[in-house]
Amino acid sequence: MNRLGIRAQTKVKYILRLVALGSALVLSACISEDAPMNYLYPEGPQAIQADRLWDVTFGIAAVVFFLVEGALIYILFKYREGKANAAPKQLHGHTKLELLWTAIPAVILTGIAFMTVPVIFEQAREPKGAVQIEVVGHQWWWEYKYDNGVVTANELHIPTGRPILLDLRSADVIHSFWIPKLAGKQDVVPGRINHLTISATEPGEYLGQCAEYCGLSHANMRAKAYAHDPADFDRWVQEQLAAAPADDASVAAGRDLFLTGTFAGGQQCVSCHTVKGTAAAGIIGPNLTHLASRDRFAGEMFELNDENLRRWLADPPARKPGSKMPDLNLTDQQINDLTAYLLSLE
Ligand code: HEC
Ligand SMILES: [Cu+2]
Repeated sequence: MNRLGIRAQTKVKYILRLVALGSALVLSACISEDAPMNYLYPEGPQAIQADRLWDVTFGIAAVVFFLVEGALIYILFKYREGKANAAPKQLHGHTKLELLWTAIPAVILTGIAFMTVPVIFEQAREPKGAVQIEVVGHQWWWEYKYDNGVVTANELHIPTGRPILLDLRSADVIHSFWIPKLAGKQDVVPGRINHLTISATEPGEYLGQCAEYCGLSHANMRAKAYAHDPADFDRWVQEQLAAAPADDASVAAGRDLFLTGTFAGGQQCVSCHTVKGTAAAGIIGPNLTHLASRDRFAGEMFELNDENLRRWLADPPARKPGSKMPDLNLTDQQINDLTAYLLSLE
């Protein structure tokens, strides 16, 4: 070190400290156990299986990293310029060494392939006794269609202890469905159906996020999976299968507006939204039949409550950049009536 001036030494120390601090900050994000999307703490069998592979590969990679970098640093110092010793003995064309450093990576990679490939095939196989759900990615929200007729948005409800087979479709561009604690990502590609099996062992809420850039509100295209005990799941299905609550006189004004109102640009709620049991059968936006049974809306961006619904209806693209629900220039009175109606859709 005495070759470096005092100034340069302090500079190096300063930079090293910055690097250490930076890495500590960045790495601490990886190990936080309660980060809801931390795939390093998996909670479903598929995610756990993938995580085990990751642990082993990471372990091997870490050993290789320290050996190679260690050797590199050792050689850099040992043969640094200006030391008395002459140029080191040259190894170019050393057959034994060449064979050795070809064989070692080949063995390591073959070992990793033997562990990984069967898991890829296993996870791609159609599981027995699965609940099948069609997932449709839209800019910028998720739609779920169950084979029993339930249709909902953004919040995926599943029973625990059973494999869930997702058939992934896109209504527009490429998205990627990802609930980190339950399984790896799967691309959602227009014109084809991809499959992904997920499952949860414990009841709970598992956050997700679209993982393929899909336009302006990509970051606002979140998802959440709710895993329920089988009995609770059946109860949820029964509630969702029911038609929208029958006429409640107190929300009649909003209901009429929703079903028959024509707003800015000749737009109607019913041309984009479905409410089962009514004439509303649009398929461009989320199915609103049981909207009020959801915790959040608009790609899980906002908590579902009176205030947020009002703000949403007042100008959707202002609340969620690029939103495909246009500003309909609703009056305050219309917003009041519509909000009351929407909140009655339990
Ligand atoms: C041109 C089609 C279109 C029209 C017309 C339309 N919407 Fe929407 N609506 C959408 C789309 C698309 C979304 C999803 C927006 C997002 O999450 O980015 C949406 C979302 C919503 C949501 C949030 C649902 C959820 O679960 O995320 C509500 C509530 C809603 N609309 C109510 C209405 C009402 C009430 C009207 C009539 C005043 C209306 N919409 C008119 C397309 C439309
Ligand atoms: Cu996206």
